[in-house]
Amino acid sequence: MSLTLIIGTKTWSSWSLRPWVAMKEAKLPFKEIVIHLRQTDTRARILEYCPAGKVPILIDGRDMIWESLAILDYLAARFPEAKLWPHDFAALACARSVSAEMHSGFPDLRRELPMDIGADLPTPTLSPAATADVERVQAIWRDARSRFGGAGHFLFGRFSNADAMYAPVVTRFRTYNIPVDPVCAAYMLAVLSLHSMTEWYRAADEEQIE
Ligand SMILES: N[C@@H](CCC(=O)N[C@@H](CS)C(=O)NCC(=O)O)C(=O)O
Repeated sequence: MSLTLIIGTKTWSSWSLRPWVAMKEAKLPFKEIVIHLRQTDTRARILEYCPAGKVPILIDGRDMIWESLAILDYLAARFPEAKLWPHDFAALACARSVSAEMHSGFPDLRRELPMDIGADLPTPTLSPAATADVERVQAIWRDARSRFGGAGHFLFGRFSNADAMYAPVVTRFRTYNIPVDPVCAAYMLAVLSLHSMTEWYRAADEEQIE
């Protein structure tokens, strides 16, 4: 097995965090290549690997996978023992749906609460659209936790791809001190307590940001 994950600057690259945290939690060994974002050569450097021009990119031997959700799906199929999607069909239906909703949605939340992982910033006044996004995310977390969380600490009990998809949102809520209900606060704590998240935060802290 030869896996390489190409990612962006850890402080900012929310999309990169998703497969990275899943691979760490699945204990898959991989080589990491960081391409610094917001540089004059960023796009050219990404294009050296993938014509889509975005990170993350996973290289598995001769195969290349791009788009964060496609990478997570691929990892679940390639390494079934990692159990990156829930096994139960009701849970799987919900996990895939909320992951796809995250992948394609929440543009206002993304724009108004950009990932800035180590920062501790005042809560901004959000637009009605971003406020609705924040409420929808919390409704998703509450629903998954109550229906599928069981004795585990994550959306579907044990860590899954759905948690990987929402991990950057957890960091955004923390950075901007977004008020959340107790169920969501407990879920955020579980995500932020993952070894992989601690490792990502530490590495982000050591980045030279220009
Ligand atoms: N839909 C893509 C979005 C990827 C994306 O937008 N990545 C950003 C970094 S977080 C990027 O590569 N930007 C290119 C650039 O800054 O030139 C995914 O799910 O992977």
